[in-house]
Amino acid sequence: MRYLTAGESHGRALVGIVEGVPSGLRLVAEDIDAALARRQKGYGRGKRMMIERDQVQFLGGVRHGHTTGAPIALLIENRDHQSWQHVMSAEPVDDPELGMRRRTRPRPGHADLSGAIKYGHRDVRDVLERSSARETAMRVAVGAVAKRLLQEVGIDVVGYVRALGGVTAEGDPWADVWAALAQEGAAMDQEAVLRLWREAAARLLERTEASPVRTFDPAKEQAMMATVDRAKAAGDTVGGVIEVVAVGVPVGLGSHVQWDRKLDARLAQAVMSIQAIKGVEFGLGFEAARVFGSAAHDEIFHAPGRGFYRMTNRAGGFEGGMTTGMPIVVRAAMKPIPTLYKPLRSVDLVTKEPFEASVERSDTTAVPAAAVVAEYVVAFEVARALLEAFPADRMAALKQAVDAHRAYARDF
Ligand code: EPS
Repeated sequence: MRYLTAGESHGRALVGIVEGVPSGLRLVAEDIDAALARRQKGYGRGKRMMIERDQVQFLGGVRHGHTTGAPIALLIENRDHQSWQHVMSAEPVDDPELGMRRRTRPRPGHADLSGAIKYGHRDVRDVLERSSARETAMRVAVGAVAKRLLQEVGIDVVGYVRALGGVTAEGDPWADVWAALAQEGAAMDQEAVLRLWREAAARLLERTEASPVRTFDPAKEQAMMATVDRAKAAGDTVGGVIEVVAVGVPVGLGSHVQWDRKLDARLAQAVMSIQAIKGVEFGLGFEAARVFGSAAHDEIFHAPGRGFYRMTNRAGGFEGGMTTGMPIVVRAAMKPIPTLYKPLRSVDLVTKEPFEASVERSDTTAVPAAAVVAEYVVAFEVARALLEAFPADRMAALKQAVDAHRAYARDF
């Protein structure tokens, strides 16, 4: 499976092509639109989200509610394009006024300056239109196709907010699963354990969905929102930490045998590629560097009917770049959005005069949205790895292969 996206933030539309999706996957626009709506939510978003109402159109690869095996072509229109037709016109525009509106002031923290130098643009709009996080709408749409596929084989992915603007959610949102496993785990079979994780993922999704900041700790919600309010009042922005968990992932996706087949590394690349992400970690992550080895690893147990299992998941679901069968746990740090009302110093591309960045429409934070984006980006990489391990042209064949693999691993 692979995909490409194209399209500018204020251009006519975003487009995407996903290839390698097996035939026979039930897929309707509502599946994707629901995902797109989740991305648009979140406390701290700016005015643009009141303009857009993201909806997907299938241009290929789907017929009568099912994938055909052909490339899936997706389109999301930018409503805001209405106000930008002239500026974003693909055809040459004969208008001296437009030249005056050229943007020559690179904003610190954006791709503006490096992109302008790299591509030789004197108008940073030629950079910022594409570097904009608007592009994540299409990545969510593509990931929503992958997520549908994963659901069919018993894999669920959920993304939520761990910390926002320095306020950290307390506790482990998966504590009830760990408690149940500690009590009855040894007596449970593989299927029951899988069900436990999936039910917990569904509950957590529902809980975080109801939270304006997409977090699981209601005690910290108000403090998180207050931080966003304070930042907004001060013309500033805030970052945060997001977490994505994939449950039901079978053992052995990815491979230790070659560097570019390690699935944790591929996931790290995918998550790092989301706009404004500056750090990625799995399981204990950076904390693992601070503890003794005895507290950094997951001991191995065995029970008939369940196979090999762990009582902890410090590894975040990976050993040797391969899935262990435990949930994948990936966290990412998002920097504060660099479009500030509070000016930062920069230098004009043409005049070389210093200036202080002018006020612009923007979000105060997009951390809750980034949690959704990361969820779908992770879903795509997991689905891709699944299809590498179990190549299939038809969904029925994929399901059969995954079921057989789960039975094999259980009885190994
Ligand atoms: C973004 C700037 C803002 C955000 C945008 C990402 O857009 P605008 O420049 O139109 O005000 O709203 O996010 C989206 C449009 C979106 O769909 O998430 C940026 O510079 O990255």
